[in-house]
Amino acid sequence: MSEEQIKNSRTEHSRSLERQFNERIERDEKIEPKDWMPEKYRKTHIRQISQHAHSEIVGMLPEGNWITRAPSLRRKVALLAKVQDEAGHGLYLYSACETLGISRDELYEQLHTGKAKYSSIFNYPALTWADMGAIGWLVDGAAIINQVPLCNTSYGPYARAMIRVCKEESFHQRQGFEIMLKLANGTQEQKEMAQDALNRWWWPSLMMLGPTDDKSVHTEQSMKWKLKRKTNDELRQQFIDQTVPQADVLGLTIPDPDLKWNEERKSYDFGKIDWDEFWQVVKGHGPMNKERMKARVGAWERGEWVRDAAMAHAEKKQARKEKQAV
Ligand code: BYC
Repeated sequence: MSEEQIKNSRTEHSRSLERQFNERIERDEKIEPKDWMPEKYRKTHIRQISQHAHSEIVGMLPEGNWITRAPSLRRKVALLAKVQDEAGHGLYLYSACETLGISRDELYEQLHTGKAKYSSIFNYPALTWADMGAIGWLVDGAAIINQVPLCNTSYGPYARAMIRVCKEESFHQRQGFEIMLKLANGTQEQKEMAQDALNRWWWPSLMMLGPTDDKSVHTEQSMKWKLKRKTNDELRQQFIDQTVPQADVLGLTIPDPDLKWNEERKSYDFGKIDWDEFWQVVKGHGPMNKERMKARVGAWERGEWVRDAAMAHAEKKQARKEKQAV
């Protein structure tokens, strides 16, 4: 075969693989780690899954900071469990991501050097106990809306991780709502604290669901691959429609004067989102970006001796096993 013929036959082969891959996606079959996949599919998944994992781990920081200041033992136990769940979510997601041929060390390195993003929402400070309520209610509420469709995503390990994550998120959302309910029905000062937390977390929660569809660079391709099952704007609208009646139950006011029920669309119309603020935060200029990164990098550096000790122990164990086998 001539060089030209070899090249043509390779191209035909990869086209056929791609055709079969697209047919599998079309049939809603799960793609598994050892299956053939286009390089772009692999890279896009590494990007989204790792960003998701990093968000879980960085997301532990604003709440972790309140564990010692929880107002009762019951609240402390629930918050502790929630923050531990988030560590678990990060670990399932890092494991799912590793099946795409990238190591945990590389993933951490991308986070620590700012090459990989994490959710904008965690660059805002948690100033009062009511913020624990608002984070659970709004941030986890938005996360559920975003993540339930991901249980049906095309990449098997990601979809399976999301099923468990979603179950736990629903407990997180409820514990947040319950904190808000208690505060909203408490003293005037407590009610004001709850309202203040809602005022600060509302708009960042809407932004968390990503830029508008016309500015979203990845949505179109990710929808074709069934990585994303709903667009950013669809998720945002669903979140608003679900959350407004919950605010009514709490007797709190959503800080949007343009929020209005649209009978024709059977949905809420809402005010303008400050996308400049969103992009500033994404680019590293949010109120807490530097602190969050410092905390993560610091934890990684302080943990070096633990990793070294674990490796030394594993090597010794292996050497002992090999010696016994001889
Ligand atoms: N923050 O084309 P687009 C949690 C970036 S943790 C920062 O729409 P895509 C929790 C985007 O990466 C939940 N960056 O992107 C944990 C892209 O830039 P690159 C976290 C954002 O991927 C602890 C560019 O903007 N959830 O629930 O199609 C405590 C253009 O965007 C953000 C997940 O990660 C953002 N918010 O859609 C409590 C869910 N939004 O990468 C709670 C999985 C966009 O090209 N991820 N960007 O440099 C997703 O569903 C999608 O990745 C997104 C964005 C909807 C977030």
